Amino acid sequence: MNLITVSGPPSSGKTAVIIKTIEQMGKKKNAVGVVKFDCLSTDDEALYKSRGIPVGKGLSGSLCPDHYFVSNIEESVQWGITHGFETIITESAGLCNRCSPYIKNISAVCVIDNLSGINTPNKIGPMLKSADIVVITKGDIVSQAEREVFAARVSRVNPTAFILHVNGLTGQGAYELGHLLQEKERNISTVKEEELRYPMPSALCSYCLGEKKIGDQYQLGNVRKITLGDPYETS
Ligand SMILES: Nc1nc2c(ncn2[C@@H]2O[C@H](COP(=O)(O)OP(=O)(O)OP(=O)(O)O)[C@@H](O)[C@H]2O)c(=O)[nH]1
Ligand SMILES: [Zn+2]
Ligand SMILES: [Zn+2]
Repeated sequence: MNLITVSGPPSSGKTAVIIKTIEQMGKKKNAVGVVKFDCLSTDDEALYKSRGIPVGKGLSGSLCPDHYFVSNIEESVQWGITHGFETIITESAGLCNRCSPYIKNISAVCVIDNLSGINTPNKIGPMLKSADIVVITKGDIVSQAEREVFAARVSRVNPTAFILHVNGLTGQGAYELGHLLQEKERNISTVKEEELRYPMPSALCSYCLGEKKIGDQYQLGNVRKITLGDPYETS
């Protein structure tokens, strides 16, 4: 079975792009399954189901969704194999901009949208920087000049990525994405022993474990103190 990881900020168009791309891949019905990772709730399950795409979901609750992802990706792969899928696509919303669920040697797609602002590419960490393919959506809403500036900013932070413009509404560009993904298909039976492309942020502190009180005596584990500096200093 092939595995593809898709990640991107909330509402960037991941689901729209995945649906259009699966439709363009020309595979048999039920050949491609999706696993959606989110925090508290998602409507994506219904969206995939309405298009006849088999889907599973995992909600991380109080955990960082990417930490949850990495603890459950092997289970997702085995679920896909059990159901006889040729490909599993995982969708996860990168909420903290610091994590990324990408795995070495597994296709990694980052979806970001033109509306998120031209400085956004600089603010997104490994989720954008270590993707193999960056899909830029919502080009229909901005001008040609804005599309070009945005794409240039993306290629500055990730010079090796293949950048593709996909319209999540019309599906324009999805055929090319499907083709690109199919070129890189790999047959895997497990991701055990595989490695993430980038380490997750350390998350073990008293607040991760449920502490609610403020004050030094309640702050245990991984604590880093802020340095605010001189507010009137000009840089
Ligand atoms: N105009 C326009 N709208 C788009 C495009 N792609 C997606 N959308 C719309 O953007 C909204 C969010 O799209 P989704 O595909 O749900 O985004 P997502 O990244 O999967 O969102 P979450 O899973 O909630 O993080 C939807 O209303 C889509 O119809 C696009 O290329 N152009
Ligand atoms: Zn989605
Ligand atoms: Zn995180």
